[in-house]
Amino acid sequence: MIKKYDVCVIGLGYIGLPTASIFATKGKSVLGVDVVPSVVDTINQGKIHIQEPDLDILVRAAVQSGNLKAATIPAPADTFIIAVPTPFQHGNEQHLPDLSYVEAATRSLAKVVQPGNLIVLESTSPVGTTEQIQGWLLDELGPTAKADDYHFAHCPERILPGQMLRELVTNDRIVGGVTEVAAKKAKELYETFCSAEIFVSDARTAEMAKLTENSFRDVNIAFANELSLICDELGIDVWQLIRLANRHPRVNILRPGPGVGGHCIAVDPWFIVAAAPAQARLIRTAREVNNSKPLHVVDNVKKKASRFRDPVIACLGLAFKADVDDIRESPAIEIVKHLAQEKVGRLLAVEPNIQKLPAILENQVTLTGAEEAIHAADIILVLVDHRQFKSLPRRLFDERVVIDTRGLWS
Ligand code: SAJ
Repeated sequence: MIKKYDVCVIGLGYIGLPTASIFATKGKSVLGVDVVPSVVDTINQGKIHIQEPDLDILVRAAVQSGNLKAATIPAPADTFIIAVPTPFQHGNEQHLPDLSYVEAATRSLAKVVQPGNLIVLESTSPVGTTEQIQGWLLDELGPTAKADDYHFAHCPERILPGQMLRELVTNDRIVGGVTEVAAKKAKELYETFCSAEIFVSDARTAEMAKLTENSFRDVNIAFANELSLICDELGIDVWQLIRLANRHPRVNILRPGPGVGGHCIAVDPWFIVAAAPAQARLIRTAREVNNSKPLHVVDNVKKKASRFRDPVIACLGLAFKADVDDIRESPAIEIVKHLAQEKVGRLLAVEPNIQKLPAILENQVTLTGAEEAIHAADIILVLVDHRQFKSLPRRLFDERVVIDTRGLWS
């Protein structure tokens, strides 16, 4: 007889893996599914293929308990959780969402779902996607399938890379059901490990809530980034400016940087823009301001580099933000890539969280240690405020041109 799991999680990435593991450590029998066989093998050995503090301990405990198994295809379960990527389509101006992974994951469930199952979409998705997965599944099941037999809900993930395991437990959650029964079932499921409040809503509101949270942050970072552009123009120290303005009791400006990266904030606002282009003017502009920042940094480096005959540039950090190894949509990578393409100087890259340069930078950039790079550099370009960089002695930076996009000491 085929084993029936309590939970089957489709997609074992940054969200699916911690979610599957935490359910397993809370006593649920869990099957984690990923299309990449090496990922499945790694997890079945109790190891991890991504970096996140303490995730290795959680996965090892989950696998050793016998409650977490990984496979490349789904198996019957009471609940299915879809946690696959939802990028936008590259190569078109509107940044339309690419739901192909969600669709493929949903259709793959047709062979194993049974009436009464709960299907939860965790992937950040455009409004209407949860209803759409219901449509895809019923379509795949054929004309005899009844919509009422399956329960569909959206429960967007909200965890912050670098603090995922704590936030998985302590963050409030929103569950939105296509029906009230689905929402209630999803709430009960997440109560297994979530110690915070779980708010119930409909699926469309839950989808929009997630997009709203990340757009809120994007708009606020864009404000900080726009200020940094204005300050460059006016010769004002943006860090001091923000420090002073934030002494007002109702002002809390975020930090400017080289741009906004990662797979969430740089992507999700486009889902709102694509759905309501005429109304989402501020959200679109924020995306444009944040997207323009890397090229502004490149221009700045070029100006400074023109003073040297054969400049050596130490680029500190490639990750999309501090203290993570994730380089997806990283503004630092974009900046270094442009500097390499335009042959602005000899480029040394320092990224303590990766062992190997991404293919896009190979043969153009040398990956090296911080002190070595700084020692050799004419220009030091701070792209990420990793804790290793903050603890470097400041005297190392003396007598160098320093372009600090992160306000390392501010
Ligand atoms: N950044 C700045 N200035 C700031 C804050 C951030 O330039 O003041 C940059 C970061 O360097 C990075 C980008 O923005 O490049 C995004 O970083 P982040 O720490 O703001 O967010 P993420 O992408 O790591 O995680 C976000 C979180 N969303 C919100 O805070 C509203 C997280 O809770 C979500 O779960 C996650 O997106 C997601 O998966 O959607």
